[in-house]
Amino acid sequence: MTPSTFSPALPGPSLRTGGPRGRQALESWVRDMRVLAQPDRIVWIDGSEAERQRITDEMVRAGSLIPLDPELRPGSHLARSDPDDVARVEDRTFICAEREADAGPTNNWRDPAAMREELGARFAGAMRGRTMYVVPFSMGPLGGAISQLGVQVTDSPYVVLSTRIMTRMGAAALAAIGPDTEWVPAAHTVGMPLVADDGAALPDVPWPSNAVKIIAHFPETREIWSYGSGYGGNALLAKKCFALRIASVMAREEGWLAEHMLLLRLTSPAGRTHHIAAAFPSACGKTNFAMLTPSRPGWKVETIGDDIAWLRPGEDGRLWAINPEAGFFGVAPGTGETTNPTAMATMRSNTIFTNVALTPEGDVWWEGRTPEPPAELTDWRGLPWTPASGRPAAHPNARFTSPADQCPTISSDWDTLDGVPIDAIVFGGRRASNVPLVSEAADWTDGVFMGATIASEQTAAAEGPVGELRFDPFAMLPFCGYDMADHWAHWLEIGGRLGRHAPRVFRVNWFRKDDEGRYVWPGFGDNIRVLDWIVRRLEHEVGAAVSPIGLLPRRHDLDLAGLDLSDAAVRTMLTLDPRGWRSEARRIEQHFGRFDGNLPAPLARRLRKLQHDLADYA
Ligand code: GTP
Ligand code: SPV
Ligand code: MN
Repeated sequence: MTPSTFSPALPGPSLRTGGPRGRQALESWVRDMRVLAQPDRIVWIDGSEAERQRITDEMVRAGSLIPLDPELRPGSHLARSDPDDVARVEDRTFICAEREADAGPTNNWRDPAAMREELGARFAGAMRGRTMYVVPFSMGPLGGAISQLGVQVTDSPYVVLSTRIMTRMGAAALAAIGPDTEWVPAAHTVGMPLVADDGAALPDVPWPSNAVKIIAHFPETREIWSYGSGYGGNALLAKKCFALRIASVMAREEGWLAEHMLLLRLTSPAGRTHHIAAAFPSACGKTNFAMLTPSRPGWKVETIGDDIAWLRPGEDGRLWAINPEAGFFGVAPGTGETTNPTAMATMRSNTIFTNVALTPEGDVWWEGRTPEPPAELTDWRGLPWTPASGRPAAHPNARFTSPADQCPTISSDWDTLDGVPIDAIVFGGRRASNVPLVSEAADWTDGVFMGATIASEQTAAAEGPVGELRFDPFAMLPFCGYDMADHWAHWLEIGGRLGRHAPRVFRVNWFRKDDEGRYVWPGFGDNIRVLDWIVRRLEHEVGAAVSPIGLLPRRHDLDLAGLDLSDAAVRTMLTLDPRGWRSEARRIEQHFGRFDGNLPAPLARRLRKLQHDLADYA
């Protein structure tokens, strides 16, 4: 049997798209999954507290969750993953569109029929001896205008408990599936059955997974199939697989956007309120930005989302955004009382920590949590650790999973049905050189150009070479479910529809380094100084210098009071280095060259203008 439960898309120019609809389709899919994966039992998840308690107790007994000290970390647990299952696996993530061209040059494409066959073989018997949980969930508040329903089947109780935090999971989501309601099917197995083909029992481990991993998406039929991993975006299928890869395809067809963006509401000392959406690549500071504690008086930041935004043009012509998630799956290392006290408060309780270190008192620790490490710890792999060990105590991609409503700065309307109207869009990345602290796009096309040309030094959020510079357009390189160049065209089209209501667009870089490799900009709470300039730009209260790469603040435009910054450092952050940018423009030309024939003409023109303007810029 192959996992082709739904009518396959028709080949040819008018592909049939859309997922399954209704309860009957759900029940027959669950039956098919049972026949295929052969679990011992099926549990329909209702989302109740009793259910959470029961699954938690089972996991603690199995050694898969370690309870933390009830005083220090109430209701919280530590999970240690398999050391080979610690981050997203981009080279094992596939877009199985009917036509290869629809996946575009930046995605791994697989023929859908061939992938169905492979998945059918892998999933066959994969859940033997385990429980298959059926997990209904809503992305976005139930009943919201662009909320979407999904159902994940999984043999991982860790995924169930995490999805309970990250989404609106359970009976209400199931009840929302009416006779004709579309829902996204997401099939997941860790790929480690407890019964061999010959019937012999196989041993279980605290973190089951498989050396072979496959994260597959079928955009036309809105299906997700994930095999072999229990970690993060590989396994919490509601998150990247659904809310970004599949949702981006839906959004393109239906005229909205699914983006890798945080959302925040900012109130200025004058009492004016603005909403900001910001795209940064993985582990580049979205959570910290969304929870920013302003270092300047009078400012207030309220958190709406830290990772994913769904945005749509509203009836008033403006761009409205929701956070489709209900929790944070945040990077632990680098998060501490000085850098992000709001995140620290959010994870005070009811949190699942994964791959952090354990203190002798039963609390958690990671690099950056306190200035000095404790004298002894148990590291993320369960081994004794001291500061002399010479290796990180926490995995660099260790994460906390906490409910959004535990965040002390959560906005009172973070879960309103319609979302919030966006005033400014910010693009960022990790750039040791070239990209200035902040610049503003001249217009929407220039803003799309900024988004399309984000480059960033790679982080531990994905398997791969950490520190290597790569283009990560719109911070969506690993998350766009269709051709990236079509994504840019879609952005240009949305801008056309928004017209004069379009948000203004900015680019920031907190990660500029000096010759000794130290960060030039203090970052974190001081990023409010950049938001201050952005808000004054929105309010037409401050000027800017025109440059080939956008509008730049002049030194006196920025509030730098009280910062210990040398003149050279300020100049580095605020001025354009023509030589650096001429080579940047060459890299952009190569980057655009990958999309041959499909690059939107306005972006090609924008690049030529950049090259022309830089040619005689001294
Ligand atoms: P994903 O969840 O992977 O999509 O990442 P994210 O963008 O939400 O990343 P997060 O905010 O968790 O930041 C990850 C790392 O960036 C942490 O180690 C932070 O310490 C660091 N970071 C965040 N903001 C700043 C900043 O302003 N300056 C510097 N130097 N580092 C920062
Ligand atoms: C990211 O890598 O951008 C994340 C973490 O937000 S994961 O959910 O694992 O993709
Ligand atoms: Mn992310």
